[in-house]
Amino acid sequence: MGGSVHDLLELAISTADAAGVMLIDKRPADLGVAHTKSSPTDVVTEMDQAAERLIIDRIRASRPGDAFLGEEGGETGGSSGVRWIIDPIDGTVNYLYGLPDWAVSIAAEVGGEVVAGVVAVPVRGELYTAARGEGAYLVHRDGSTEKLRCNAGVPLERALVATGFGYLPQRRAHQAEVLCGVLPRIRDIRRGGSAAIDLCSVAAGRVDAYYERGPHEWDFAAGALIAREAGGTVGGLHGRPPSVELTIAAGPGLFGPLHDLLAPLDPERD
Ligand code: LIP
Repeated sequence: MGGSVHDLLELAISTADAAGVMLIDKRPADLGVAHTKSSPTDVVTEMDQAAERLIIDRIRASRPGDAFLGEEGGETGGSSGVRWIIDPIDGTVNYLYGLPDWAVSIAAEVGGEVVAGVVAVPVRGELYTAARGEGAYLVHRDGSTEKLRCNAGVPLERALVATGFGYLPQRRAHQAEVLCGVLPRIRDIRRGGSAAIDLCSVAAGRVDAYYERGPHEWDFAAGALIAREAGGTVGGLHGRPPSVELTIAAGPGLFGPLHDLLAPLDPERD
């Protein structure tokens, strides 16, 4: 079963919207850190799983032959050549604390290439979308739409750079060392808490660049397409594609200098 890129994008948009509504409506009013300490399957994990089920069920209802890669459920195969890459809540710690910057991220891949991507930020009423070759857009709650462009020509020393830190203490310790090498050479750092939103922020010019070790394909698949379609470059070290090892995203003229600053700091090790 094929389907045009526009059909895939429309399905991703309506599905991300539905998941966002559910995650806001069903979030327990007293959700707090205590919930994560009581049992191994905490409330946030339950919400994550419920949102992923909702997303997969909705997509399967109209496209039964598609494959899925989800943060919660892993890989499930399909026969259509279309694979959906899903993060039901990117920014789970923000969701837990009632901070607004968490997102539903859905990407559609055809023949191994991401062709449509949606990052919904429900609390902010923002929906970031991109179809390959057709630009990236931000749709606001009131329906107004902006075409996104990365900031261009920002010198490294004036770059506002988003990053994030993994959950493992050993990884974080080295990420802090890398940060020590980066921070004196740039304008400042932002740690928003969602890799998907960080990539959309590069696309929207709300930050100039982003780098992080650790985010998986489900965290960055949609956001990377959105950043690229807004004119950005997204990659790993030494010409490699973005991966769990390292993802760097930046507007024109900044990717190279940021890459060259990071490379000797050994940002791919824990
Ligand atoms: C999180 C990211 C965040 C990153 C964390 C984690 P989750 O995803 O988006 O920016 O720094 O390491 O991967 O766990 O909220 O889906």
